[in-house]
Amino acid sequence: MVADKKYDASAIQVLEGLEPVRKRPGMYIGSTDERGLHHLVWEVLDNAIDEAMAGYCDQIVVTLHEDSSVSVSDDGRGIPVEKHPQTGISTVETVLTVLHAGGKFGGGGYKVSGGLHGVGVSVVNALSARTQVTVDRDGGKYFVAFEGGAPAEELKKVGEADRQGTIVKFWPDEKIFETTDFDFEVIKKRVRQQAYLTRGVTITLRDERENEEKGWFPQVAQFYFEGGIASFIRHLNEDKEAVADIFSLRDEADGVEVEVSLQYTKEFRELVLSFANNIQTAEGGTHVTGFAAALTRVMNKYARENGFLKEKDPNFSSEDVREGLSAIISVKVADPQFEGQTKSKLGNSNVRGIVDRIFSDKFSEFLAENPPEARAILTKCALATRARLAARAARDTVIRKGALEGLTLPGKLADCSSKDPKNSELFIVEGDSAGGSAKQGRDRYTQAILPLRGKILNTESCRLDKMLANNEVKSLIVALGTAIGEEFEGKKLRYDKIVIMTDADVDGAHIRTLLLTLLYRHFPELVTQGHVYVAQPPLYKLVKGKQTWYAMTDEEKDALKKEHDVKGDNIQRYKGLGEMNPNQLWETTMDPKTRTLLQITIEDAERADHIFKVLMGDEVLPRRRFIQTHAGDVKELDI
Ligand code: 1YM
Repeated sequence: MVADKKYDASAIQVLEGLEPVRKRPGMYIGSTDERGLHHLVWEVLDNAIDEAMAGYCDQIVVTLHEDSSVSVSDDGRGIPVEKHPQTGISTVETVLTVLHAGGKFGGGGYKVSGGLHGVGVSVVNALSARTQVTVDRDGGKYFVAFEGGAPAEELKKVGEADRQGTIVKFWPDEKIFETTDFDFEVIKKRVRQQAYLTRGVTITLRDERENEEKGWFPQVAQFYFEGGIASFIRHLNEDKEAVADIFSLRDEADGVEVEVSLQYTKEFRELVLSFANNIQTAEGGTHVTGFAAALTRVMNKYARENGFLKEKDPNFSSEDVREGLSAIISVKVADPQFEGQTKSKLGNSNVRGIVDRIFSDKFSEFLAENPPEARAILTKCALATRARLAARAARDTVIRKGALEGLTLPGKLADCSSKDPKNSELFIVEGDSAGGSAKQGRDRYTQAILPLRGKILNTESCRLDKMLANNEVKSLIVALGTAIGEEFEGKKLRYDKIVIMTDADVDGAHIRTLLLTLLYRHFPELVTQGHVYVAQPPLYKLVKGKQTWYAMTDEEKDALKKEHDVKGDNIQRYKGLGEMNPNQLWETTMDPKTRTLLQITIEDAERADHIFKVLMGDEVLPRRRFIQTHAGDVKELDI
């Protein structure tokens, strides 16, 4: 075989170019666990979505193949195949092999830069054992393949094509990822969300992998939403009782495209999701502040002019006008700036005024033209205001007693001696006996322990006044140091990590759900800023002679058992944290050097909240549905 010299040289260049990605994948995709693995799919899907947003493509298919590869295909223009002037190789090869070449060369479009998103499809290539790209363009079918990021099969024309489009297929590198098992449900959620945000596109998800439960037929999900984000609101409010119809707007100003959809429900909480260029902005940003300011102003103006607020009444607060509100704010900006701790906060300052202006115009118009809807919404706000004032009165009584002043930390809190929040951790431990072990086993300098008793937070109600009457909740709030509600101050947080440590059984899961729900509803900032964790205590202890091993899962236990030939008697299944002595608890679960902590994302907390609502809420139908669907999930019930 005679190698093409020039091609060889470019292959080496490419390898050097992508080497940093293979060396430090976390820098580019966050992590190499399941989340990082799925990031590869988002990256390729983003490119197809961009093509759809630009108006060139309306069909996208994501396929999970049997050989653990994934492919994404679209019917867009096809990635260009002609020689790229700057690199001397084809544009498609450039896109796949040059870091940050994903941002379109001089082309317009809404390509996102910065953050974890938009790192470019070259990162996917770098982290895949093999990547194949097929381009149908100008009547020809072209093919190129890479291995470990390096060119493996040169770009060539392999046939004719009567369609246009791109197919990217990749095999994630098993040497890089902890797992290469894609989760259908995770991808489905993402695909659904993208379909809501990209009007007119149909996205199909096919799972062709073997599936014993469901038979060997491919699982298929397909999404197309005529209504765009209005359909999204309908989906989010499925289990909620609406107060008024959905309001939606779509407009553009100064090159910024704005879409807002909202609906008031009888809930107490607000649910505001925001996106910039189809990327969720969990920390909000200028689009959200513009929206919130306009909403408060418009509601107050309407209320004054139409007698919902009398002269002596104070204005609605921004909290009042957001109670029970489900809203989606989606903007498309040419040059989005992502800021904040997790790079999920939109920073473009001109967006604030644009969203404010567009939303206040259209929403005022909506209220003026739909008096019955307006009446229902304003009545709901007035109710929220009364409840807020009642809650404040109740809280003032509580505060007068001194409980929330933060002066008296709860008696059962074993605080750490360090006063620097940056290296302090709070373990919330289920039950007094486990709490005892944790207090003895901990690092006293950095680790604080707060034991909470079983039926802690049966605060079905999320009203602040009721919650503050609960002693367990009060202890937690005082320990956190941030206060709650209007008085919440994130920077007063006394611990960098808040670790929930519960038993690995059904009760433990219940308490964890309650705690996550509490944090999600009343301290969402702590979740979005990554302060909340779940401890991962082992499920088994295996002993042979003087050696001890711990296993977190049944699979791990079986593997250790086989590897070290441990006989049945020497395997102990931990029923609860309380069964571990302080030393074991430290070694397996608390020691920063050896433990595994699961960081909770806002999606995890949102899921807990959903489960909580279904299990505790007063609507019977969703609860019955939930229990029927998940009855099989409970493998072992501790009675
Ligand atoms: C399955 C993934 O990548 N589709 C895709 C990508 C591109 C284009 C079309 C495209 C863009 C432009 C012009 C332009 C990309 N092109 C580039 C680059 N699907 C997928 N479909 N023609 C085609 O933006 O001007 C990067 S991505 F850089 F080559 F233009």
